[in-house]
Amino acid sequence: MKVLITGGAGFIGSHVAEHFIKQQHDVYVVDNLSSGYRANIPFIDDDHFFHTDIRNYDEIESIIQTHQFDIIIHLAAVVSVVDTVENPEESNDVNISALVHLLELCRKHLSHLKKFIFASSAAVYGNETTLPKSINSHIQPESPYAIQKYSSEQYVKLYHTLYHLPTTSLRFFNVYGPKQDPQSQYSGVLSIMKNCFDHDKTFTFFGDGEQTRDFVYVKDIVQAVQVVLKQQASDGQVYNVGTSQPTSLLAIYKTFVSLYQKEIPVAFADPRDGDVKHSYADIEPLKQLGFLNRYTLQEGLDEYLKFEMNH
Ligand code: UD2
Repeated sequence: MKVLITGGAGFIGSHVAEHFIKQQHDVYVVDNLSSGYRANIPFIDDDHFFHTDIRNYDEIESIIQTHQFDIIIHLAAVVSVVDTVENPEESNDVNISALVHLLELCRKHLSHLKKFIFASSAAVYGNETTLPKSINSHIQPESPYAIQKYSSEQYVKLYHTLYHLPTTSLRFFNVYGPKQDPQSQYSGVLSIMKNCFDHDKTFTFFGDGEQTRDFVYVKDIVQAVQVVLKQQASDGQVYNVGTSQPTSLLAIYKTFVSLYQKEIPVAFADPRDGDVKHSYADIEPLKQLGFLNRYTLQEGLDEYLKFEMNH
């Protein structure tokens, strides 16, 4: 099948692309390389790689018309919450307008489309304290990013209701794994902690370290994509993707200590403004489709560390 992955050179996109390549699909990637890297996808040749922005509407239309994709996985976005706070208007164009444009192109040109998957985020739940976060939990967007993800998933759903496009949205919780970029203080905390262990740098806990997150290994995200692809019952639906296990940062730190067989210096600073204290996902609806987490945190971290050592 012909698969298009927007944002396919990014952290999550590159794993999704690799999965489809291994399954012998014909995989195309659109990426402007603003946060992804061409080197993340050496298995995609230049004929299958479009170095362009999803806001280049004419070019995107021509790609869609020419290639007649069976599956589209839409991961391209302004992925940093901080960037959306600094640039609400521009990020709105990327995260909402370009998505609506892509959906329109599917409606106009891809009558045989088998699935359109959109990457949403646990950010839509904001600081509301009810746990676990379920699809029916209160939505409380607290950044342009969260508003954009929520609006987009509603568009994605509406295109199923109004135009019968086979669309599904996935709300990712805290994803970690190989190729996650640790460069900014707003990168995923596990990539930052790993970087500190690799270079014997001080890791700073924002707050007391007792905060919990639902850390999900990137290959389980790939599996969730595969599960919803196979299940028509997922059309028009939104699913959480996590592990349904909350883990504290202090517990993660201890796991790193045992995996690396060493300690590193740590510090404690004030909690980040607006930081959520606890978060984990209700993933029952996804399990009912056949999803089962393949990686415990220990297994995911173990594979993550080994991968990075070998590359
Ligand atoms: C995640 C997403 C964010 C948004 C949000 C929605 C990532 C990187 N961020 O933010 O985009 O979707 O979920 O709820 O996926 N921390 C430290 N030290 C550090 C870095 C972080 O203590 O050096 C703490 C941080 O204050 C937070 C926890 O670690 O309490 C997790 O931080 P994060 O940025 O990895 O993820 P989160 O859940 O805040």
